[in-house]
Amino acid sequence: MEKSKDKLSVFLSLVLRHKPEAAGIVLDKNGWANVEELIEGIKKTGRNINKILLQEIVRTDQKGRYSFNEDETMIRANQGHSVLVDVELKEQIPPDILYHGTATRFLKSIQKEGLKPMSRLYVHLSKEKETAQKVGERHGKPVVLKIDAKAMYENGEKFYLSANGVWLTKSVAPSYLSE
Ligand code: HQG
Repeated sequence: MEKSKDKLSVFLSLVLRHKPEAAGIVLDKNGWANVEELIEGIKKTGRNINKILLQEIVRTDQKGRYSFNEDETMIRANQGHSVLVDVELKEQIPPDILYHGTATRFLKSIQKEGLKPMSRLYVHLSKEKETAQKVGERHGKPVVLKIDAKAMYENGEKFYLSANGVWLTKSVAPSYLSE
C-alpha cells in the first residue's frame, strides 16, 4: 500500500511539474490542475486513485510538494516545475547563506558557468546544509556548495521562497559560490 502511494506521488509530481499530458490534462497559467480532471486522467493511465488518496498524498508528502486551493477543487505543485507556470512566488529577503547540493562531476562546469536552472524554472537552494547534501546524493557523489545569498541580494538578485520552504533564484554566478 505504502509503495503504491509513493509511486502515485512520483507520477503526480511528473504530471504537475513536467508533463501534464501524461494524465491528459492541462495546467492553468498558475500551475493549477482541476482535481476531478486529474483523478479521471490518472485513472485512465491504469492507476488506482480517488479523492481520499489524493488528499492523503498531499497531506503526508515528506517535502510538502503539493497544495490544494481553498475548496480543494484545484491542486498544484509548489515548486520544481519545468513547464512554464507562475506559482505566484513572493520575493523574499534570503538568509545570508544558502546551500546547493550537486554531484562532483558537475563541479567544473558549475565553477565556470555558475548554477543554472537546467531543465527547471529556478535554481533550488536550501537553508540547511543537510537538505542540500541529500539533494546532491540524488545525482552521484555529493558536494555541497555555499552561496553568498546576502551579497547576491545586495547586488539586486531576486530570491523567492516556495510554499514548501525551498529557496529559488534564477541563477547563481560563480563569484558567489564556494565549497
Ligand atoms: C546541476 C528535488 C552543470 C545542479 C530537490 C543539479 C530539489 C549544473 C542539476 C529539486 C549547472 C539539475 C531540484 C551547470 C546546475 N553545469 N550542472 N552550470 N548548474 N547544475 O534535479 O537542484 O524531490 O533539476 O547542480 O529536493 O538537483 O523533486 O535540480 O545537480 O529541491 O521534490 O544540474 O528536486 O525535489 O538537477 O533538484 P535538478 P536539483 P523533489
